[in-house]
Amino acid sequence: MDAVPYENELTFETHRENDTVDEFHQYYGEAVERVRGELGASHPLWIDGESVDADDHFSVTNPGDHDETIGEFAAGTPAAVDRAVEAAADAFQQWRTASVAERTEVFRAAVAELRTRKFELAATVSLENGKNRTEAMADVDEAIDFLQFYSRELERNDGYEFDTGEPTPGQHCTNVLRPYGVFGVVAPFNFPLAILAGMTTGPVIAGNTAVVKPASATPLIAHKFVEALTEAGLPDGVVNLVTGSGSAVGQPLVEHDDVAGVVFTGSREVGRAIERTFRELGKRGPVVAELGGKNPVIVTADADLEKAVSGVAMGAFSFSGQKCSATSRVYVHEDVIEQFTADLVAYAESLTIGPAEAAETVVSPVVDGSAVERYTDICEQAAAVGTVRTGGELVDDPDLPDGHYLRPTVVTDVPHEHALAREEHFLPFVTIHPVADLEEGLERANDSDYGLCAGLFSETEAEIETWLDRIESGMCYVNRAQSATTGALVQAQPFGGWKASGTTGKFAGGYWYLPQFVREQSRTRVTPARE
Ligand code: TAP
Repeated sequence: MDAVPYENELTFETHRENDTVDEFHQYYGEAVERVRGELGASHPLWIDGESVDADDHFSVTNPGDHDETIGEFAAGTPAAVDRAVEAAADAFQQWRTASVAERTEVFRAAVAELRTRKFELAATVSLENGKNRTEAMADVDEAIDFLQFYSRELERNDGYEFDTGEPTPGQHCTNVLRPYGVFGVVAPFNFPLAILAGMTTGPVIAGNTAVVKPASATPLIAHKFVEALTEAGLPDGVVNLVTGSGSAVGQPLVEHDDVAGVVFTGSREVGRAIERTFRELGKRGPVVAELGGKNPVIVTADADLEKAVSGVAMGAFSFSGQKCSATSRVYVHEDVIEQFTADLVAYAESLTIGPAEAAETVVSPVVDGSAVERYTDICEQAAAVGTVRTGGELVDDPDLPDGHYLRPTVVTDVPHEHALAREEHFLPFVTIHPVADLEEGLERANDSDYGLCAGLFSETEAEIETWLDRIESGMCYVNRAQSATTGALVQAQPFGGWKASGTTGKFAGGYWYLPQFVREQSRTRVTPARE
């Protein structure tokens, strides 16, 4: 395949390279104030190009400041889902015939819209889901990358229409990939723009229509994405937005007779239930699900410990560990484990904890009260079965607003078999385990149902080769000081998981993503046909 040039959006990196980080923060600060000025409004559903209100509403507050209301959102119901699916099914009849040029034109216009509103969107992500400045901007950049990349892929593959020739005289054959119909798009809170935008763009640019259900914690940024699509000229009904709970909106959406496929990112539990339900109902369309992770890192005896410590700290604690790719268990050679642990503790304690929208914050608040409860619970367990080296408690700082602030937590002496080292927590919590050699590290790293992301720190080429050959993981990172397991650029680092971390083995932002949303049709025409 010809090399395709990268066109990633790298807003913060570009400011850093140009020595204009101050400017980045100035724009960001201004955007935070602008967005703050608009918070608290009421947001209806968006169905068939129109606002549709609901009888009930739910409110969302800033995870870093409970006194700040993000907005009031319509609580969708099964009836609203019916209405949205009907609109999407009607719109499909036209949209499925839109040319490649018509579809890419809309998504490229949306890219322009997202670019213009970049700082506003990033500020919205910070305030609504508590992601710090650089990471919230990366969320926006990634969304733009998905729209750009899928547009280019659709063009590069000629809309997935191939001339397969004349196997026998007079029989002319073509092979086309055709859309299914309506997709249900069910999104998580943690990449509330990037993942939602990628999962919507995939099926829709391929010719399907969609009903989108964002996470209950992050409906405002979902509205802003759908607004951008509308501004870009997407026809009414092609993308509909129904906010509300998993049970009142997500479940009926998955079960709806006219929903042909589902694209989901979220927990393994919910993803599995969706897949099961879909199949039990006899549906045959795709369930494209990206699920959780319990991402291991191995640090060998000759690893560069400085890189390893920074990689593990950023992998485990950025966005407070609320990433499917977060580093959660580290297998360290016994000769270097004490040094590694001491340095990691010092690094964790040096990270600035604060409101997501503040320029200096590295570790931002977790999304909601249930995350705080889970943290308290696992830290109690860690103290009982292992040793909490740092963290293990809520932040008690009178200078911080009333929000969900947790301390980055490093734990040792937890048996590898214990649930703390096996289950995904989605919190700033990492366990460190001694191993005798790479072999033992690999066995333990692979001893998991999950297979999403993994990292290695080693300065020996043979160890790197062995690890790359044997690690059971979709995403593999070697000696990455910026983060041991998190962070992926669209196209360069397609993102997805093996084993229980995904259902299809095809990755978001990769060359094989779009074909998942279309089905093959083999066409044979015998010529000449009568006029
Ligand atoms: P979930 O709790 O699984 O929620 C994901 C979405 O599913 C939300 O919109 C949720 O709605 C909805 N939902 C809940 N119950 C449902 C049901 N019965 N039927 C249909 N939809 C339902 O995940 P989350 O807390 O938002 O995100 C964290 C999880 O996502 C972690 O496990 C993480 O590993 C995973 N994740 C994976 C990846 C990849 S690429 N592998 C990327 C990001 C996140 P409500 O919000 O209303 O409950």
